Amino acid sequence: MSLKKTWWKEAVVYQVYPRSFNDSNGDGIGDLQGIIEKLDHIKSIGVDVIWLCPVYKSPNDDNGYDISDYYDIMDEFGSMADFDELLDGIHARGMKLLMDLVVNHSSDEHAWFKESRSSKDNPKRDYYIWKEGKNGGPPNNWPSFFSGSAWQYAGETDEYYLHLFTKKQPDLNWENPKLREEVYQLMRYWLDKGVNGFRMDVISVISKRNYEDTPYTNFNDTIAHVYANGPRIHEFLKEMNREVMSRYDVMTVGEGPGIDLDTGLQYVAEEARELNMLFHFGHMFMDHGPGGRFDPKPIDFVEFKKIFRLWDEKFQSDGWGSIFLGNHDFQRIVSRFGNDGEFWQESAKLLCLMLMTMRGTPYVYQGDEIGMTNVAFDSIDDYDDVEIMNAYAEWKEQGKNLDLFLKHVHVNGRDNARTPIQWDATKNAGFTTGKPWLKINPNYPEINVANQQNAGDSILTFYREMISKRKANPSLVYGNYAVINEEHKQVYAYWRWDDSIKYLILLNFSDDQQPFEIDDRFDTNNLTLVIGNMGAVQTGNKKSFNLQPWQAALYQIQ
Ligand code: ISL
Ligand code: CA
Repeated sequence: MSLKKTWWKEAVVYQVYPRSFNDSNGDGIGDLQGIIEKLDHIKSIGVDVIWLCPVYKSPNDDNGYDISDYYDIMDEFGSMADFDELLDGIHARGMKLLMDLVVNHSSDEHAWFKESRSSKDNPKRDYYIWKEGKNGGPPNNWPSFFSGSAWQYAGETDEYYLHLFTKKQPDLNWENPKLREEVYQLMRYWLDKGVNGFRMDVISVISKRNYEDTPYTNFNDTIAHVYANGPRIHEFLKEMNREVMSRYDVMTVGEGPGIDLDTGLQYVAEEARELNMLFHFGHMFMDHGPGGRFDPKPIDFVEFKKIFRLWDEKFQSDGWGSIFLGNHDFQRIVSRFGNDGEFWQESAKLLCLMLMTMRGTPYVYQGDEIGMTNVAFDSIDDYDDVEIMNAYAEWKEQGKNLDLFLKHVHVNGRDNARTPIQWDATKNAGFTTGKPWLKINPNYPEINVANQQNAGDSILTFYREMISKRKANPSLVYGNYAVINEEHKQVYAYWRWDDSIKYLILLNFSDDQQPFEIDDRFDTNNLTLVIGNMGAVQTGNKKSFNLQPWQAALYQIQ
């Protein structure tokens, strides 16, 4: 089978985390009108699709990933009229809108759950997952993603409900066909409004296994082998596709913790008729130790390259990949994979060049286009994320070292990616006239959109150029991919090619100069630099290069 061409394969996606994007009314919280004000900025980057993190009605235990009404907009973000205006504004600029679909769980404040918990014979009882306790405790030993047990006792009926995330995010019961029909109905509601697809939150875990204890101590193993890829997952996704997606020209990307190389293609193979793309986490969990993100370990760079190669191989004739290095759940990409000090500008551009020259649909997270960095607040009180706060409470209870915990948060906490967008050097970085819900990164006087807007050598300008290069060269979208000297510990180099054109990409992921030899897959006597972050790489001869620290170059072979 050869790869079929579609609009969503050729698209570049930009992710908006509304709470932190732009505040239009001075309450310190980003909102829909704020996004509308900045649509021209997004358009100017050259992206085609906006993925909007959840904007539905929510008590915000997990910033919108706990939905209390799927048919309404969160008060802080505005009204349905604002939403319609946003959708029109996106379409008027020739872009598309991807909604976040969070249907593994709802909020405990959703009307369904209020009914469900009220009595065992309530018609909505089976919209959620209820079990009796065991030996005076929860039904099994399952841990939640956000610390503690995944079960919460509810006194009304003397049973426990399952919540893989916080206790305010009860898991929906996909075994119940009525619940599934409710989900399809709400999807149709948004698609009929004209939205262009969905990013599906933790879709890999909606089908639950038998409720036996997990034998694993490493949480990522529990995700992969106990929570994800449950027995009916493909049946559910095929049904959803048949009932909903197949009736619209839309794109879907499933968030897939626990999906691995053996299971990935089953979700996105064309004949499977389930999803278009996946976010897999191979490269995103690499620096998580057995205790998860607050138990960090160094990134193995050779392994990093290997993960990209193996996924690319998986999808070379069927399915399609998504290329991302960060989002609202991880640290800032320049701080994590680049160097946010001396080589900040160079390494941010290098990561952009990588994102735009891989096979698969690239995703850019808001703020990465100006090289926003991690933040290190001195006090735990300056943090907001429920994952951080729950883990902190657990460390405290267990008498563990809280200074060390804060250090881990500085490196790995989700709030690194959630500080407000730095628009300019004025008070509060131009994000709000009020008090921002999460502190602004103190580096905003230097790192901001206004500074980079018209600067020829800025990261923002580089994103614009790089995206336009990708869009003008379908070979960068669909062409073959082969890594060069994968064992090299600092340099990531690869070929991209098809019958019409051949490219060489050289990326030095280190603070030092690196001599590098390419292989002889192609004759490289005539190389033209298409774009780089510091001009052409000096070459000794046409096969050996000398890369400057964080140098990145895209060559075309003539
Ligand atoms: O960040 C993680 C673990 O520390 C991830 O496992 C993450 O929690 C997981 O990928 C699920 O993320 C999604 O669902 C969560 C929500 O908090 C995240 O923001 C969302 O992206 C629950 O809805
Ligand atoms: Ca606001």
